[in-house]
Amino acid sequence: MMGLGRFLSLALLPAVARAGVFSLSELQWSLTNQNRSIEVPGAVPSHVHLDLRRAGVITEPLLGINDFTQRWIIDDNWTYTADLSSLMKRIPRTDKALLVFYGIDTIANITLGGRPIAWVNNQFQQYVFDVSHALQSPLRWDKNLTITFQSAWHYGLNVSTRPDAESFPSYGVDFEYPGVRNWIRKVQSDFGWDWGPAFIPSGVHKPAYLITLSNAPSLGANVADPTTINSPLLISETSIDIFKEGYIAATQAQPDQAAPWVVNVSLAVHSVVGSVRPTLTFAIPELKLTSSPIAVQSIPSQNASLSSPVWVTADWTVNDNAVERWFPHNLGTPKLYNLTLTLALGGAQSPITFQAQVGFRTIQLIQTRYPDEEVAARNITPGDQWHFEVNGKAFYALGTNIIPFDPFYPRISDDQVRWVLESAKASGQNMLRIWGGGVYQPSTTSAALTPNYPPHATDVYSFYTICDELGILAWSEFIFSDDFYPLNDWFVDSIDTEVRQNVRRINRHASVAQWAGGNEIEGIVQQTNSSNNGHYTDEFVTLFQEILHDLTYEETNSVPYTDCSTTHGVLSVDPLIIRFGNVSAYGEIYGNGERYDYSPGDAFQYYTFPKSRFMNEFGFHSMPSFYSWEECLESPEDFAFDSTVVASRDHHPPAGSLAFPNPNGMVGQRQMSSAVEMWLPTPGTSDSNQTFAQWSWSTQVFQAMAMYSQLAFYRRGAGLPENNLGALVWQLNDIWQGASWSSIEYSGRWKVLQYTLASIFQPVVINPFWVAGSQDLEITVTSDRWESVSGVAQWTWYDWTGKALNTTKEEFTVPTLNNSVLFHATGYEGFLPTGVNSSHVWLHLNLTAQVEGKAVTNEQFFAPQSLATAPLMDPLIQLTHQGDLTFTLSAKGGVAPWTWIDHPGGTIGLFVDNVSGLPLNGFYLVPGADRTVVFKLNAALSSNKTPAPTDFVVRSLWNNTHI
Ligand code: BMA
Repeated sequence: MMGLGRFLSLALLPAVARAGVFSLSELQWSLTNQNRSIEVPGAVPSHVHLDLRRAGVITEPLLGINDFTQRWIIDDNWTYTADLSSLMKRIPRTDKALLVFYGIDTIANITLGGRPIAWVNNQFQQYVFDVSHALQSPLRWDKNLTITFQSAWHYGLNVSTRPDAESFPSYGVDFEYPGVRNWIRKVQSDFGWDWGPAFIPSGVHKPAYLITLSNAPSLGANVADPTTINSPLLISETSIDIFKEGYIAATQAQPDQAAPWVVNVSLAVHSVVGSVRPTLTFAIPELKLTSSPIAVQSIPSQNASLSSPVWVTADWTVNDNAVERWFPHNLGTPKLYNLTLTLALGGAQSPITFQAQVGFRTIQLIQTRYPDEEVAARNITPGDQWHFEVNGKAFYALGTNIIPFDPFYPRISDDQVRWVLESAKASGQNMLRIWGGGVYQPSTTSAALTPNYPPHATDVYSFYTICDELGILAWSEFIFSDDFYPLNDWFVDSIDTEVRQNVRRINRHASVAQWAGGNEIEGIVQQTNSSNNGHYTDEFVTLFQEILHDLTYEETNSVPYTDCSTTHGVLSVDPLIIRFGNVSAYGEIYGNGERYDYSPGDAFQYYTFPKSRFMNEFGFHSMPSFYSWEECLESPEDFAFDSTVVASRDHHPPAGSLAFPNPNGMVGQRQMSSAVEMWLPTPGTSDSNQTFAQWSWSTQVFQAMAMYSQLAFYRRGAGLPENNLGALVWQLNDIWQGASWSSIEYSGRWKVLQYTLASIFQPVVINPFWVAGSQDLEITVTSDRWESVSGVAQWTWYDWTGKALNTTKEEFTVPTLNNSVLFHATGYEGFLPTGVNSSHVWLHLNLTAQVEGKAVTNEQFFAPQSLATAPLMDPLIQLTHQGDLTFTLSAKGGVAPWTWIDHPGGTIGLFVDNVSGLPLNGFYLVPGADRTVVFKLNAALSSNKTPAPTDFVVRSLWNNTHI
């Protein structure tokens, strides 16, 4: 207990007694602007906006038009200062001190004791600085740690207009703050995006520490309790890469699934003691597996060069059958193990033990050409494959795209992110794409699960550990989005470190599906191929085909790399040669696809849907609910579909400048409203708030209908010549309360689409395919199971009074990842009950099937004509409850299409069907067929934890036009 005792005897502040790990959060920070007219308490981790908000200088940035009125914060420079004098006195002169930042956002100058420590410019790097000298010999009377942030916007204006700065062609997408984001390694959507505000925040946005290293032996150290640790070393990074023996990820060739696993560990060590013969020992206690001590590189005593680590690496081989594999939740069990690592330095030093959670799986992205035999045998359209295989098996990727959870990273909470990820799982999603214009998602907040040493938390919320645990694959991207990026030396150096650190950090997460170079740039650069003799294409090739590819595979052997989210694929995987426009033969299919079409008339026209191997993004925007508007609108007149405040929070299409209100806001609003007018009764009642609520909700209903139609089409594609094996909807979450493509609102409230996903992402689904022009109706069952599935389907035509006109029942068997067509007819007379008008009827479809010994169900609703023309009658919905949050909905009048129950403001949760247990809301309620749903409240996210059942309300399309 020598080390700890020494600290305890000196310590007045309890924090200082924490031996080697001192969190900078515990310092008293002050924050000032450049001319010091503002001085308020600051915090770490934090952002300037958040500190100004806490001090009452500004109101909540997401209120009203604050994204416009608070722009002055972006134009100023901001300094965080903390007095270190008490710490300085207490750290023994024999100790070394490292200043460790897990993230600084972004352009900052750091001084300690008046001495310059560093100027930093990359939000996505972690930094380790040896500050021993500055701490022990401060200049003059300066005992402060000072971090001065330069306005990232002004920095960007300066660097992008230097005479030697490269100029780039314009391709038409500029958000609020134009022309600079590609020059700064910072969240790209901080400068504005088409679903969010532009705040360009600054601050130390992740945990930061002063870590002291001592060569006094640490006796009796207990990893679970950092206060007992007096460490001679810091492990600032740990990469745990697990792959099959003999596998080379860059080839993406099939790994030998029976081969042993290699667990490859690399540690970044900063040590004040040397070790000639250090060893690393691996163990998985749950399996009683332990390696012998494995010799690693010798560690020099780093008294002079502590800022840069020494790397030590070791491989441990584990038999294939010794471990259970990790699978996405819908294909198996996401099995995880605790891996314990013990680094022994020898001599008087006690061994250092720490742990990480790992999973065993192979993940591949298959991009080679379909073999001729497969093309012939399965009637596949020739061209290249583009799909994922987990543990050697192709599967259907069902999912959505993730954007940043908040404009202000430090305030994102575990509860908020866990809810979004659990909601993704509850709706059947097995893959999320982390969009490359936002952040590198963090691993975990848990000090115990962060394999750095001494144990300390390195982030403000958990992401990959939750994906690992829930069994959701995470398609990851480097942060490059919709832009050209300069290839000067400092930029390339900066991204070299950034990419290596982030690849190493997430290697250990079984959920990682791939690394993509960035978002949508391949297509943009192709449009400019003719300008400047292909110069921009050449630069793209250098960055995305060479630099990022090579960096990725130097740091991982378990995760595939592709150049871009949306891609035409490759001419060769190894070496990587991007295909671009090199089409072998007309009509062949390559790469993956996306679709955005804002003409409401195209929403259900299959010929406008791409026949793609994989759809990585497609979407339509909708409004947040009335409840979300209540969180951010400030006066009653704002509560209208086309009020200035509501429209100014629609950033699609983007403003393109700092103009306010967004001159294009009404264009985006109009896209939503014209779709509603075409397909649903146009909202209009005598109560303006109800009309606004119905507008908001109706845009969500249309969004759900439009996404359902595409998802059914893409899933059916698994059994058609395109062999489509993936559909990721744009987008899952929201960054604020505004019009966007999300299926979950900023607060965590589910939009209509989120319930629709829960239905269309079921393993076995029944879908109607309707071509209005030729009056062609097909009813198909689609399955994503690895074994064939049998069941019974039933479909019933109803009129709007709720009278069943006729019912058909069919048994079916669907082969693996395929479809069965149960019904096909052309012309109304072929399928409509005799004598009825097509706008007077609708179809209810359902199935039950046996999957792995369990009964699964699916249910869909379809009307052949626009619901705007349906002769609806008052459904007289009765909502009853049993005193708890179990609700029975009963139509006492006519059919209620899109019946929707709302939970009160201040509550977050989801409704599940009390029979199937599946999420259920937004369904056709039929007289005589009551439905019962249970509200599952998320207490952590709800300010009202005991909502009254009487505060739950119900609506349907009838309420678009009736109070
Ligand atoms: C694609 C995405 C995002 C964008 C979305 C909606 O371009 O990659 O950049 O927000 O469409 O426009």
